[in-house]
Amino acid sequence: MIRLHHVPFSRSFRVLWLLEELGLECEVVEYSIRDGSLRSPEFLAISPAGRVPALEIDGRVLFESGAIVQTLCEEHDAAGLAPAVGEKGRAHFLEMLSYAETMASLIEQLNMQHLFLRDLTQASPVVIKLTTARLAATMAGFERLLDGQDYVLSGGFSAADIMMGFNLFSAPYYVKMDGYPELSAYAERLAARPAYQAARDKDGEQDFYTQDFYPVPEK
Ligand SMILES: N[C@@H](CCC(=O)N[C@@H](CS)C(=O)NCC(=O)O)C(=O)O
Repeated sequence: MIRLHHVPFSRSFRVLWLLEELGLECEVVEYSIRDGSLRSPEFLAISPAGRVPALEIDGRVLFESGAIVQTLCEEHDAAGLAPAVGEKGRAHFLEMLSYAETMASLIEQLNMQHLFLRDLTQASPVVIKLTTARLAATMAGFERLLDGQDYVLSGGFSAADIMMGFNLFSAPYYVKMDGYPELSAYAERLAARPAYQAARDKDGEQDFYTQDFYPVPEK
C-alpha cells in the first residue's frame, strides 16, 4: 500500500507524478493549506514540520519531496530515472534536486505575500519585489543550464525534471515565461508526458491562485 499525503498543486505533485512515471498506484489523502489540517497532531506525527508531501510506503513514512524522489528512484532503479553513484550526470542530478528547492522556496515566499497572509494589506512590496527578482534569477540560471537540451540531464528525462518541472507550473503566476524560451518549450515538453497528465488528473483542485498573474505592487 502506498499513501500520499497531498495538497493539490503543491510540492506533493512531484511525488504523484513520479509514482505515475514508475507505474505505482497510490491512495491520495488530500489536505488544504488553509484549514489547519496540516498542523493536526495526527499529521504532525507523520510529517514533523506539518508539510506535504509525506508518503507512507512499505511500512515507512517518508517526508521531504527531494528525499522521497531520490529514495523511490534508487529503489526502482530499473526505471532509469536517476543516475546511480559513479554514473555520468549524478552530481548534476543532485544539484538540480536542491536547485528545485531554492526555486520552490522563493515561490513559497511569494505565495505567503500574495495569497496566505491573514491580512494581505500587511504584505511588503519591497519583499515581493526582491523575492520576485530572486525567483527570476533562478529561472534565468535554469534557462542557461538547459542550453538547448530537452531535459536537465543530457541523457534524457529524469526525476530532476520532475523536481524542477513542478516549479515551472507555479512560477508563471509571478514571473512571465516570455523571457525564457528554453523554459517555455521545456514546460510544454513535460506537460505532454502521459504520466504528467495522469498525475494532473489525480491532483485535485488547487484553492490558492485566483488570478493568472500576480504583479509586483507599484508602491
Ligand atoms: N522542502 C519541503 C517543503 C515542503 C513544503 O513546504 N510543502 C508545502 C506545500 S508546497 C506545505 O506543505 N506547506 C504547508 C505550510 O506551509 O503550512 C519538500 O520539498 O517537501
